Amino acid sequence: MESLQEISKLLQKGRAPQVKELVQQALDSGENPQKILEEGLLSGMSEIGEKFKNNEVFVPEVLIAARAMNAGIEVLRPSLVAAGVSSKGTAVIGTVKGDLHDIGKNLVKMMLEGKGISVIDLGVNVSAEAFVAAAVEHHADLICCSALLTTTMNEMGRVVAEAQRQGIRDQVKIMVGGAPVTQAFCDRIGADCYTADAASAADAALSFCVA
Ligand code: B1M
Repeated sequence: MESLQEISKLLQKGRAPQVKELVQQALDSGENPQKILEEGLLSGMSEIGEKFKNNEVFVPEVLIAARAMNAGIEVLRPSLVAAGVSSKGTAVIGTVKGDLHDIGKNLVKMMLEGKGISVIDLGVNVSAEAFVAAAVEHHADLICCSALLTTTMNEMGRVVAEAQRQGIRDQVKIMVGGAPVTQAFCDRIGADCYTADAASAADAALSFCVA
């Protein structure tokens, strides 16, 4: 659809106000929110990612595109999150220490909320100790860690070790994800679950909460 391509283009130019406006218009015209997310916002982010990789754009451009993406996501949030669902469990979520990427983490958060799971968002650059302390404080069922850098993904292993050290490893499921993370990595560090995308993360999270 033309307006979704327009959202993608404006996102790449970092035009947050116009992205918000077009996302709202697409919603008002009855467009499916998931389609707006995938074919408008995520497709724009994926193109900017390719350009970043090829040195066609640099960190400032990516950053303003990311801001536009988050602005669009905020408009979509109420449509993606089911209203008034009672809490089915509690998850603590964050991007691991040393890592400032939060778009994927925010998507996972939104999808978990959409399943009726209460989410404590610790933000970015979260240490293993902070993940575990929050899980203890909020009696969380899940710790959800996101990492986008090969240099930071090992922090997830520290989260598993810290949960063990604090004696809560058998009370909490540890979920991991992010572009460089794989099932093999998840198995190696002894986490409970890896999923490749936010929607599958939410399905897995719900299955852990109702189990
Ligand atoms: Co950065 N960056 N970045 N960046 N950045 C990547 C990740 C990179 C692949 C780009 C590249 O070189 N091609 C590369 C990493 C290379 C590597 O480690 N192998 C990279 C680099 C190198 C860097 C810097 C080091 C650059 C520099 O400064 N020289 C720097 C690091 C800063 C830091 O974190 N300490 C940096 C900075 C930035 C910005 C700040 C400019 C910006 C982030 C802004 C923000 O997040 N607010 C940025 C961005 C936007 C990207 C790219 C372009 C896009 C990432 C993104 O948001 N994707 C990225 C290239 C790319 O991916 N094409 C890149 C969209 C998002 C929806 O996907 O987060 O993968 P993602 O989430 C997915 C799944 O992975 C999954 O669900 C989502 C989809 O449904 N998922 C989970 C995520 N978390 C999950 C958790 C789960 C389950 C699933 O369970 C708990």
